[in-house]
Formats: sequence, C-alpha cells, structure tokens
Amino acid sequence: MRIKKVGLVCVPFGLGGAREGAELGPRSVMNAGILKQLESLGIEEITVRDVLCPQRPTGLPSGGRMRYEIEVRRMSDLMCEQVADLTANGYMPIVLGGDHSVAIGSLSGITERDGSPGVIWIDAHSDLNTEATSPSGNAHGMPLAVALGKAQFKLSGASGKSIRKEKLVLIAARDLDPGEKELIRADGIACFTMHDIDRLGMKTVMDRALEIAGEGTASLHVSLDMDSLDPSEAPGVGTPVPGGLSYREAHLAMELLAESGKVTSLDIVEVNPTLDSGGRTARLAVELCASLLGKTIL
Ligand code: EXY
Ligand code: MN
Ligand code: MN
Ligand code: MN
Repeated sequence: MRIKKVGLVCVPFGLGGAREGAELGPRSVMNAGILKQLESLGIEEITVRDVLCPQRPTGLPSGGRMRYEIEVRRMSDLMCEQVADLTANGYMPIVLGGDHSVAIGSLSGITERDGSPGVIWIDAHSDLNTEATSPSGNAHGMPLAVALGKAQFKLSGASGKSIRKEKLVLIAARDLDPGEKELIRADGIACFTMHDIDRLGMKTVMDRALEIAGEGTASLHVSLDMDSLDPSEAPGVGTPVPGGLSYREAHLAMELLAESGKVTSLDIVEVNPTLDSGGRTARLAVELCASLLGKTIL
C-alpha cells in the first residue's frame, strides 16, 4: 500500500527520559531534512503538527513511581488527539520524539481507531516496566506496560483500550530489567533479542515479526527507538547500549517493513542532539524513515 498522506507529529518531550535533550529531537530531525525526504518519495500531502508539551517544572518532579506523571499525562492526551485525528483523516502519523514515553500518546491515539493494532517495537529495551518494577521511575521505560494496561498510569481522555500482547513483537532487545523479563515470560510476548538476530538474521526475524504483528491486524504500528542501533551508528541517544543493530540490519528491517505494505504508523524516538553534535543520529533517523516509506523499493 503506497503511502500518500503523512502527518508529522513533533513531540519535543524529554521529561520521561533519564537525561535532558530528547526534547530537542524533533527539531534536529526536521533540520536533518525529513520534509525534503518525504517530498522526494512522492508523498502527496504532508501536514506537520506541533504538540505543545508541558515544560520541565521547577522543584521536585510530580508523580509517585512515574516521574513527571502529570506532564506525561498532559503530553499523552495532546498526542492522542493529534494521532487519532490524523488517522481519521487518512494520514499516516509519523511521531518524532522526544523520549519513548511519547509512544503512550501514539498508541492511545491509534487504539482510538483500531482497538487491536499490531505493534513492532524496535529498541534496546522493552519499555515494559510498571511503576512497581521500574528501577528509575522514568516514563520512557514504561510505555508498553501502559499500552498493555499493566501500569497504574491511565490516560484521561483516551479510549483506554489496551493493545494485545499476542500482536506485540520486541526486536533488538539487549538490556532488560528483571520485572520486564518476568512479564515477557509470563505473557509470552514475542521478543527477538540481539542474540536472536545474530543467530537467525534480520530477514528471518522480520518475517516472523510480520507474521505475529502483521497478520489478522487492521493496522501495524512501528515504534523505532534509535537506541536499537549500535551506539557507533547512533551515538545521540539518552540510554545507549553496546552491541546494537548494524546500519544495514536497521535498514533491512525498514525495507522489509516497506515491502510488507502493512505499516500504518511510526514513532522515531530518543534522538538526543545534545549527545551527538555532528547530527549523525538525526540524519540516520531520516534515512531509516525513508527506507520504511519504500525509498529502496524499485
Ligand atoms: N529499563 C530502564 C528503566 O526502565 O529505567 C531503562 C529504560 C530505557 C528506556 C529507553 C527508551 O528505551
Ligand atoms: Mn524505548
Ligand atoms: Mn531504548
Ligand atoms: Mn548482528
């Protein structure tokens, strides 16, 4: 299915992360030329939505075991509206983060329209911590626990629908907390670690991921955390983990997703330009987005 209409949702939110800087991610990806790239791919209609994110409050963070919970909820509610509106009007939402807590808003907006989307989560982490299991209280480690309905955190305005664990696939995981491992095992969540990718190869992993998340679903959301790549390829991320995807593994994954024709929404998150003065990570984010939109398909 050729993508004709794209809605870029810029979410300059960094309060869910372990360090400052992800709030500068959207601007760095825009400056890296994502608009020009989309135009060169023949996307007929592009709209850009800026989410007015709450600022870092002075004094102690709000919230209990989710730091800045009040600000996360505000951002997520605003995002949910934008993503739901874009999908309702035939646009493919492409969310530019911001730390990975922005996916709470993406997934709540998507489930407004499709209660059981497929989700492919490409990330060094599984982001499955609840308030009880999180070692840090940082919201960017919790979006999938929230989306699965496992966390205490609930969105006010959204449909409150949860995604289905049977339609969720994790790819490139290599830094999991005990609580996350337990949840993955207990719920039988499909998880292709870097070990699996090394053994099976990215083609086999993506084929299996598409069988799980792309069959029997009306929509397929891809959440690309740039820390899924090896830090030598994507140094500008807040929580880098050695031993990540190579440049070609990441592009192959995007190209196979493009060929499937099934992807209906995308997050690109955790770009932190304060950690990568050369802008390499932002440029790579634009390239990977282009591959996912079919740039290399002849
Ligand atoms: N698992 C750790 C935590 O929950 O604090 C680290 C989470 C990093 C999350 C980044 C966005 O992927
Ligand atoms: Mn993440
Ligand atoms: Mn991550
Ligand atoms: Mn490898």
